[in-house]
Amino acid sequence: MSKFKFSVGPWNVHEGADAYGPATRKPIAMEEKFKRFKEIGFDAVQFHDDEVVPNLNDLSDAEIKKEARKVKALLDKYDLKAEFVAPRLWMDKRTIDGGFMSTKESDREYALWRACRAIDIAKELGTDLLVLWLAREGTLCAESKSPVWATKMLVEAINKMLEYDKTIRVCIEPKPNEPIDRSICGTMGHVMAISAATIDPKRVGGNLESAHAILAGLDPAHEIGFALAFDKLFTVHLNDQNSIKYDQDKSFGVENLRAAFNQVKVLLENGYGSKGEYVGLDVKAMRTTVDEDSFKHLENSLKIFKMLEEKAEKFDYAFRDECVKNRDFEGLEMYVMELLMKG
Ligand code: XUL
Ligand code: MN
Repeated sequence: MSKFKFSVGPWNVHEGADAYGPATRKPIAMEEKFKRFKEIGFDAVQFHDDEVVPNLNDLSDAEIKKEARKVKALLDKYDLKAEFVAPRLWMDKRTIDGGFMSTKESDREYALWRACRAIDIAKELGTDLLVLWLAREGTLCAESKSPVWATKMLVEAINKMLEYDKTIRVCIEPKPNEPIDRSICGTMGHVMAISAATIDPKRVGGNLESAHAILAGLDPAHEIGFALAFDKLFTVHLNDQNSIKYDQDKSFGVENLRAAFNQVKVLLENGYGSKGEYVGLDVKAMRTTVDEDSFKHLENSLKIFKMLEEKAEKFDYAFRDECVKNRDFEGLEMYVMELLMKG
């Protein structure tokens, strides 16, 4: 029996289109996704704002809230919670060169308007968590924007969100690049610094995604540990990634089982989840996957996480201490390998 609760986003069941080719699978309705999520073993759903209210740019504040309540009712029907809402800022004409740090004031105003609507939606869905994946907040041309100015713009925008709603928690999902070349907030260290600079640091934390840490050349378990040390790991996006290339969102653990084990281990050791945090799986099916297998990567990721949790529960800390005392790291490493490889 797992100690954790799990979450997933509707975008994690997608049609397989990528930058070089069209969809390879049929779309699946939101209700069917909810039904399957619950059956597979998920407890909560993560959302982009426009997955809850598709045409929110064209609606009044009251209409947006009304639409959001319909999705809340659908979640209730399947006994699912909403974990967070994230404003999808990167699709709009006004955010071509970033939202919160666009050089155009009217674009920055739009970005803030949109973030506030995402907060409204979150409240209607019964969650206090807003995730900011800062997709285009950085530069494609390094000289086009001052990184000092851009960083201050991000702090300013987050402060406005914290002021707009006194209970909302803002959770930055750092990523070093893609779709931009150079991100302004690329790692958990950046997130902690941004948090400390805001008017209410307790309400600003991070969402560590395994693939994003690997893209930054860092170990996801250490990034998780760093945020936990400051009590600022608001959620996680676990997945896997084959080295520093395009963002892959592979099933959890399929590339580097030992690194995946250490992510589970650090979460377990530190009681992650005891304050209601979810283990989010931000995984995508391969483009080659057939319609019937549209949810298989989710089932697999969940299964791998739970198998690694069982291994982490068995970890022999006394043996670890003995190895450390004797500086027998070869012995400790072999113990970990055997723990992972033996039945
Ligand atoms: C992007 C990414 C997104 C966010 C949600 O790399 O991970 O799926 O998690 O917008
Ligand atoms: Mn993610």
